[in-house]
Amino acid sequence: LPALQYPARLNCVAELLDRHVAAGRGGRTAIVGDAVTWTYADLMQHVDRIAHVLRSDLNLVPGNRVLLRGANCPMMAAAILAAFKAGLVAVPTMPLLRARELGIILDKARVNAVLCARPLADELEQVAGHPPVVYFQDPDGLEARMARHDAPFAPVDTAGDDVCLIAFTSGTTGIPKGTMHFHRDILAICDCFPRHTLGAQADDVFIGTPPLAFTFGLGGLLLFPLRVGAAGVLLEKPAPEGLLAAIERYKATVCFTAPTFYRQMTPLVPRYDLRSLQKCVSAGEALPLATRDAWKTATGIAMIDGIGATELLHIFISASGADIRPGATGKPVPGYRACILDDDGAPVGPGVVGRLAVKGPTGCRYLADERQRDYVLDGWNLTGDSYETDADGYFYYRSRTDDMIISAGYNIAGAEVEEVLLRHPAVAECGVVGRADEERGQIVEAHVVLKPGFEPTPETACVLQDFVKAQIAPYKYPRAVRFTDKLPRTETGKLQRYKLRLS
Ligand code: 3UK
Repeated sequence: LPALQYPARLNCVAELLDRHVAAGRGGRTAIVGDAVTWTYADLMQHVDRIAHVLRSDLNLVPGNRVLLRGANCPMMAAAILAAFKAGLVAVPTMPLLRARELGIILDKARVNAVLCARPLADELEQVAGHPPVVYFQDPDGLEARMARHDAPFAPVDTAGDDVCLIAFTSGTTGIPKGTMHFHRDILAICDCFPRHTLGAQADDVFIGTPPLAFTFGLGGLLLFPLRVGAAGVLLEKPAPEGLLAAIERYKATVCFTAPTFYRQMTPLVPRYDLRSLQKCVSAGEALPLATRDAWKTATGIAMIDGIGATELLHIFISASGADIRPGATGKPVPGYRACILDDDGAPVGPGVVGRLAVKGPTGCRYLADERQRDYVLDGWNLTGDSYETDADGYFYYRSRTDDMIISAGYNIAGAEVEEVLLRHPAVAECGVVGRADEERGQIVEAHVVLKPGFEPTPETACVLQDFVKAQIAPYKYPRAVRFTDKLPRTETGKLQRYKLRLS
């Protein structure tokens, strides 16, 4: 395992940004946005000016919390780094959050000030008694204040284990949970997955869809490129066509997005020149074989599946370039250990489904949440996923532990049924859940979005049911099939199963 040793005093921005400028790499491209491209020197200048505004105009002191709101764009990236550099705690938020969720976050994280993109002002202003706000993308706002500060800003002398980030879980259910991360955690994720699994280098161009407020995006589109002196492309409105066009335009080499996005892009691939693309990372939910195969056929690229969690900051089990076992997520990322536990917390061997436990340089620290003691046991993080291993040490995702469907005494993982349905030519998207049933406890229910040209008829439902029965144990087939135009998903591309169960 790599030795991840960081100095006791550490400000992550000194390592991610200032170090490159000091070493003469200030002229290299750091961030590409829809409207502007910034070099490392440009980025540092913006970060320093925002840091001055936070410290001198807003009178914030180290340890204060600053909530950040914006679409993926260079200013949002600079604002996050400025908070880190000024010794503050960044609380990035998803662009689509509504006033109620923002209110909870402002309160739970005891936010002292807000930097918000002008187009996202509405929901924030509906929160009664919100802290002081400075708007960006606003001529009289942050940019005008920044223009009055042109001195460099020295990184605040923070400890490696001072909190610099409160990341809220994307919330497929319930109210958002905040997780706290240290300066050294920021460097640790950069020194694990991208270094050992991706082999990221200075000439890479990172691109993708996850919001910077989602740690998948924060790492993949900002921190990972900066760590190795590479460039990150930030797209404000990520749509399948827009992402493909941007890969072609910016000659992107590494793409980060969720399985549903890869499925939407696959039929459009022939229209674009994607020769620059080398690595495609999929995370957020299970990667079905059909999605992997179709992408491989369309682009020639074998996708890298990785499971990460907000609690652990980034990816901890993944496939890697030459080492991809179909059906498996992969092996622990160098730096992390993983094992499978039974309900009593005892390790189980290969072939037995149990609870995934993970240990590594990052780990869960909930902000004021009693669920901390359920998530971390003796330093092992219990992610809430059911997994099993094979004799060669590969890890296979089964389901979220609390999403396992129990029908007539059988345990059925919805993801396995989804995986089969997605192999049928009529199926564009699907979600499989358990529905309460008097006789069987639960029945398997499939919600299916059809591809163009297929009819949502009882005959189609039968065809799909027979298709599943022919491929996996027949008791797993969906006794109910419901057709829909769209599945409920989070901003990060995750299926919201609880909404399917309520529908
Ligand atoms: C599920 C996966 C199967 C799994 C995330 C990469 O998704 C991220 O964080 P969240 O806190 O959700 C965590 C949960 O999502 N999941 C994620 N990836 C996979 N399930 N296969 C996968 N490849 O249930 C996990 O517990 O939103 C992903 C990097 C950073 C992240 N925060």
